[in-house]
Amino acid sequence: MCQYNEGMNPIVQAFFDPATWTVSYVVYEADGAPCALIDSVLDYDPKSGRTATASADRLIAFVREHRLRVEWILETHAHADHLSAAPYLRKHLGGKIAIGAGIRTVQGVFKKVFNLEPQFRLDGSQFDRLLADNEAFAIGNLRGQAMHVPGHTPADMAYRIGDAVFVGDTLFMPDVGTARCDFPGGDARTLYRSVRRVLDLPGETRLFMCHDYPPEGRGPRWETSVAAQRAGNIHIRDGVSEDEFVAMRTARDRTLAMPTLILPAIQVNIRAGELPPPEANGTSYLKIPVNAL
Ligand SMILES: N[C@@H](CCC(=O)N[C@@H](CS)C(=O)NCC(=O)O)C(=O)O
Ligand SMILES: [Fe+2]
Repeated sequence: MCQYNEGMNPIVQAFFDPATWTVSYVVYEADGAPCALIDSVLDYDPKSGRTATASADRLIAFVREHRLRVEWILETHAHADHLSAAPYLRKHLGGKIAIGAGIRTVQGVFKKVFNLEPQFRLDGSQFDRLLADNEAFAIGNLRGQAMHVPGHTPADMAYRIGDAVFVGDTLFMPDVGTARCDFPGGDARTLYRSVRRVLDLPGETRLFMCHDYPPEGRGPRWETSVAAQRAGNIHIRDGVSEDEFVAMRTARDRTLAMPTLILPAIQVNIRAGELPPPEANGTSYLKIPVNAL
């Protein structure tokens, strides 16, 4: 990995979405400064097919209250469990929508699965910026570094900003473990290697989760540290070998149902959060491929 100068440490404000167990973040240096928004949620009701913006509006209110300037709207990956609110946030707050450069692979897979329109581009150009492994970015005075951490999907990124890492779907809280690896292009062995790379960072590094699926009896939490994960992550603490992890992850993945929103979410998220082009009557439609997943 290239040399990383942490620079200043960010203030991190988390927003937990109880409908999808997703945590969105606003990351900034101080009031009045530039900021990044990470993994926003567009509310979606699968029963009615309606979207809503209550979750995104909470981010907008926070940004305005703290007089922040949005530079980046970051996605850790093409989420399978919620729709991204990135275009709505960009419209209201500005900023560039960025995701990992591997999104092109994911677009290729799902263009086939959803038999998307021939004009659907597989070059990631729906996003404002594609970030490569180790690529540096700035949020005002804050230093960011993109880390490619595949395994859950081929294109997952973690974003290191100062002493904080937004781990996306790699690790979950120590008592929850790790992300599933059974989506198209997912791979447990690859996830193990990605996670070990995160766990090679300094022990005091703050780690911010993309989801929490709390066990019975505890409320949602999203912040832990490299040291805490190395000591106690139920799937991948120090001492768990790659083969042991792969056996556990593969067995567990066989027991998991698909996320409720995987079909709408992927279709929208590989378009950087835009709905499919409206049909002649002005309505946008989402597809359900039968017996494809
Ligand atoms: N019940 C949730 C499951 C979501 C899900 O599968 N989440 C993925 C991340 S996108 C995961 O890694 N889950 C791990 C697990 O459920 O053990 C839903 O329907 O949305
Ligand atoms: Fe995910």
